[in-house]
Amino acid sequence: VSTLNIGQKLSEGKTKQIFELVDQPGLVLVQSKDQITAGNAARKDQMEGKAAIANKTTCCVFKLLQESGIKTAFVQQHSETAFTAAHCEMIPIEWVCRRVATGSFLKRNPGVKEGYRFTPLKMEMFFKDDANNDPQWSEEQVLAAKFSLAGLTIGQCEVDIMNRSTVAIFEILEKAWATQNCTLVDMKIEFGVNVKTREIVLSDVIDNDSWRLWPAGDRSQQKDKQVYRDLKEVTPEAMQMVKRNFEWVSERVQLLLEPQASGRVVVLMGSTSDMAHCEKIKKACTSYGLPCILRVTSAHKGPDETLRIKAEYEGDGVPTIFVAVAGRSNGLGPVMSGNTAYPVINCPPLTPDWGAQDVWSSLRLPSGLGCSTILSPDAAAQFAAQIIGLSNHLVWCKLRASMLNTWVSLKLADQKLQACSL
Ligand SMILES: Nc1ncnc2c1ncn2[C@@H]1O[C@H](COP(=O)(O)OP(=O)(O)OP(=O)(O)O)[C@@H](O)[C@H]1O
Ligand SMILES: *[C@@H]1O[C@H](CO)[C@@H](O)[C@H](O)[C@H]1NC(C)=O
Ligand SMILES: *[C@@H]1O[C@H](CO)[C@@H](O)[C@H](O)[C@H]1NC(C)=O
Ligand SMILES: *[C@@H]1O[C@H](CO)[C@@H](O)[C@H](O)[C@H]1NC(C)=O
Ligand SMILES: CC(=O)N[C@H]1CO[C@H](CO)[C@@H](O)[C@@H]1O
Ligand SMILES: [Mg+2]
Repeated sequence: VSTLNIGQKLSEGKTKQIFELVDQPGLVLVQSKDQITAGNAARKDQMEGKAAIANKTTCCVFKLLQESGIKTAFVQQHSETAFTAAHCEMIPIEWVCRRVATGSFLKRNPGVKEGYRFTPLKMEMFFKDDANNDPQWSEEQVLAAKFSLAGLTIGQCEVDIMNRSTVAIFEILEKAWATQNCTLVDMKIEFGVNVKTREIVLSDVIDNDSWRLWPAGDRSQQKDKQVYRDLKEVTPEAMQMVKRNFEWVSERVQLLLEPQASGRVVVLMGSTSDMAHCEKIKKACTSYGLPCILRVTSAHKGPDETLRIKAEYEGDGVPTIFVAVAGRSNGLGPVMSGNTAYPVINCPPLTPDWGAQDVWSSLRLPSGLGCSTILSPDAAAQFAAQIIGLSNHLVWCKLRASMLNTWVSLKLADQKLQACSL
C-alpha cells in the first residue's frame, strides 16, 4: 500500500467517500464504506468486510474493462477498501441495461413475463434524485435538462455516446460472466466527465449493487444484492448468507481477468524480405493479447520443412491460426490450407508492379481449400483475433471495445466538423 497525501473530502454518499489527492491533481481517492443499503437507505446495516469485497469487485471489473479498451475513471487499487480514480464531475443519470426482464421493469411494464429476453438489449435512464426516488427519464428529458459538467454540455452526441458505451460495457461483462456459467441479467452504471480531459468516462463503481447475476441462469441461485433486498427479517444468519453470496462473487470476479482458452497465431513467411510486413501482423496480434510466432519457410523450395513446422503446431493442441505471407506466387497458404484443419489466412505482401497478377495465386485455388485472403496486415490480425475471440473472452472483449471506440471517434469527428462549419 503506497502512501497517498490525502487532501480534503470532496463528497460523501451512502456507500463511499471521495478525497482530493494533494500530490496528484486530477485524481481522487474513492473510499468504500462498510455499509449496505437498500430502498434508498430505508434499510441500512453494517456488514464487516463488505467494503473490501466491494473494492475488489470494482477493481477487477474496471481492470477487465480498462484492459479491453473501455475508457474508465479507474486508475489503480490503493488499499483493501480504496482505489484511485480520475476526478470526474458526475452526470446525474443512472444508465440501466437489461438482457432479461425482472424486478422494477416488470412493475413498470405489466404483462411482460419475468425471464423475457431483450435482443437487442433494453436501455433505460433514471435521473438521480433521491427525494423523488430516481424517476425514469426519456432521452428528451435528459436533453432538456442541458446538464453542464466540467465545461461539457450534455447534448445528443453525448447521450448517444453514453448509450452506445453502456451496451458495449454490458456485452463485455456478459461475455466475461458467461465463462463462469453466470447470466448477467441487468446492470446499472454512471458516467462522469473527466475534469482534466473533458472526456465522458465510465465512473463511480461496478459492484454487487450494480447488477443481477444468476448462476447457470437460475434466479433461485442469484448471488447479488437482491438477496439482501428480499430479506424478510435481518437476522445475523441472514446477513451471513448475504455475505457468503458476496464472497462467492468476489472469488469469481478475479477469474473474469483470466483467459479461459489458449490460442495463437503462427505467421509463415516465404522469405525474410517480408519481415516488415510480418512484424505489422505481430504488432496487431499483440494489441489483441494474442501470442504471435514468426517462422520462415517456403512451400516451393522446402515443402518438407513447411509440413514439419505445420505438424509442430498441430501437435500440442493449442488452437492455432496460420497466416501465410508469400510474395509473387503464394504457394504457401494454399499448401497449408490443403493439409491442415486449422484456419489459414493469406496475407500476401503485394507490390505495385505485379500485385494485380500475383493476388490471383491466393484467390484462385483447387477445390477443397478454405483459406481466406486479407491484404492489410492489421486486418489479417483482426480476423485471426475474431476467430480466437469465439472461445477466448479476453480477446473478444478487446474487439468489442475497439468497435465502440471507432464508433465514438467517428461521432466526435463529425461533431467537430459540424461545429467548424457553423
Ligand atoms: N471518480 C469520481 N470522481 C468524483 N466523484 C465521484 C467519482 N466516483 C464517484 N463519485 C461520487 O462520489 C459520491 C459518493 O458516492 P456514493 O455512491 O456513496 O453516493 P450515494 O449516496 O450512493 O449517492 P448517489 O445516489 O449519487 O450514488 C457520489 O456523488 C458519486 O457520484
Ligand atoms: C482493494 O484494493 C486493494 C489495493 O491493492 C487490493 O489489493 C485488494 O485486493 C482490494 N480489495 C480486496 C477485497 O481485497
Ligand atoms: C439508445 O439506443 C437505442 C438503439 O439505438 C435506442 O433505441 C434508444 O432509444 C437509445 N436510448 C437512449 C436512452 O438514448
Ligand atoms: C460451466 O458449465 C459447463 C457445462 O455444464 C461445465 O462443464 C463447466 O465446468 C462450468 N464452468 C464453470 C466455471 O463452472
Ligand atoms: C456493493 C456490493 O454489495 N458489492 C458486493 C459485490 O460482490 C462482492 C463479492 O463478495 C461483495 O463482497 C461485495 O460486497
Ligand atoms: Mg452511488
